Amino acid sequence: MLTDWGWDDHWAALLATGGARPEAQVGRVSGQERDRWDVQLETGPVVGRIAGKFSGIYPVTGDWVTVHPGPSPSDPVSIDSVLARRAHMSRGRAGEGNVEHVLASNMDVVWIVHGLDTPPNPRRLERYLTAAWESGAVPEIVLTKADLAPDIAEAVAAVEAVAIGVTVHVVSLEQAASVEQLRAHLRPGRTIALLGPSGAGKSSLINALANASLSAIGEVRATDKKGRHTTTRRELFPVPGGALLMDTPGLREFRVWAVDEGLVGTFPEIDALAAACRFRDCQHDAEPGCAVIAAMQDGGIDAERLASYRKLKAEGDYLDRKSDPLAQAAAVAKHKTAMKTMKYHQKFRRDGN
Ligand SMILES: Nc1nc2c(ncn2[C@@H]2O[C@H](COP(=O)(O)OP(=O)(O)OP(=O)(O)O)[C@@H](O)[C@H]2O)c(=O)[nH]1
Ligand SMILES: [Mg+2]
Ligand SMILES: [Zn+2]
Repeated sequence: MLTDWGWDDHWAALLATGGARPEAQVGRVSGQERDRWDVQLETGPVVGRIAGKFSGIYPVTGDWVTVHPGPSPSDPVSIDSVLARRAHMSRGRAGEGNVEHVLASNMDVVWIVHGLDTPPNPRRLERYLTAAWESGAVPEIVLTKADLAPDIAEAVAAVEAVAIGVTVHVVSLEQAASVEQLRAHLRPGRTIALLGPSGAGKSSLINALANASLSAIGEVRATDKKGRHTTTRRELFPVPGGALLMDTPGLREFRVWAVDEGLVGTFPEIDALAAACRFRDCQHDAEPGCAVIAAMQDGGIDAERLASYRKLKAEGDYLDRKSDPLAQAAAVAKHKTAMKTMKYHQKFRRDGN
C-alpha cells in the first residue's frame, strides 16, 4: 500500500493538480543505484529507469514519481516526473564546483546522528543544523553510543548550547530502554532521514528500531573512531510503528548549499538581534551600528558561534554568486583589484628595503 510508504492527502492533491496523465502510476523511490531506481508502487516494488528524453529533476531516494510501463514489455518502468518535493536537504558537492547534491528528500524529520565515542563537534553540528533547517524538515539530534561516552551530561550540555530549541535524544544500543524511547517517534507515514559522519551508528540504529538486520553495519577504526563508509546508498526502510527511516552514507565533507532559513533556525539568538542593526543587510562583520557585534563584545553572543555563522553565510553567498554570472564577474573583478593592490604593496615593501 502506498500509505505504508508515506502517501497522504498532500501527495494526492499534488498528483491531481499536477497534470499527470490519468493512467499514470505513482510510487515512491525507496533506493537508488546509479541509473536504477527502486520504486514502490501500489502493486509492489519495481525497478525504474529514466527514459532518454527525460528533462526534469532527477529523482532521489524519498521522492514521489510518476511512471509508465516499458518502453518494451520486458523492461521495468520508466520514470516520467518527480512530484514537487515537500522538503529536501542539500549540500554543495565536494570538488565539483557549484553543484547541488540532494542528500534526502521528502523527510519530515532529520536525525543528525553523532556517536558519543568522540566528543561532539559544535561547528560541524551547526553545519548540519543549517542544512537541515533549510530543508523544510525539522532537525533533531541523536547522540548514539551513550555506553561509550566519558561524560554523557557534559556532552549533552555541549550539544544543547549550539542546538538551540532542538530536541536532543541520547541512545545506546546496549540499553534497550533508550531505543524504546526513540520508538515513540516512529509515527505512521512519517519519514525520518538519518545523517551524520561514517561510523556514527546510523545503520545500527535503524536495525535496532526495525528489530531486523536491514542495513549493513561496519566497525570503526580504533585510533580515531572513524567509520569505513559501510553504507553506500540512500535507502528507505519501513519500520514497526509505520514510520520510514532513511539510511544514508556517512559524509566526509559537508559544504552547505543554501543558508537563508537555515541560518535563522540554527542561530536564532543572532537573528533576533539583527533587526536592531543599523543596516538592513548588515553582515555583522565590521559595520557601524551592528547590534550583533555589540552583543558579542558584551558577552551576550558567543564569539565562536558568530564566527561560525559568518563562515556558513560566506559559503552560501559564494554559491549564490557562482549561480549568478554577473555577481560572479563583479566578485572576480574585485578580487583581482585586491590582488593587484596586495602585489603593489609587496613590491613597494621589497623595493623600499
Ligand atoms: N558501543 C556501541 N557501539 C555502537 C552503538 N551503535 C553503533 N555502534 C557501533 O558503531 C559502529 C558503526 O556503526 P554503523 O551503524 O555501521 O555506522 P554508520 O553511521 O551507519 O556508518 P556508515 O554507514 O559508514 O556511514 C559499529 O561497530 C556498531 O556496532 C552503540 O550504541 N554502542
Ligand atoms: Mg551505515
Ligand atoms: Zn549586524
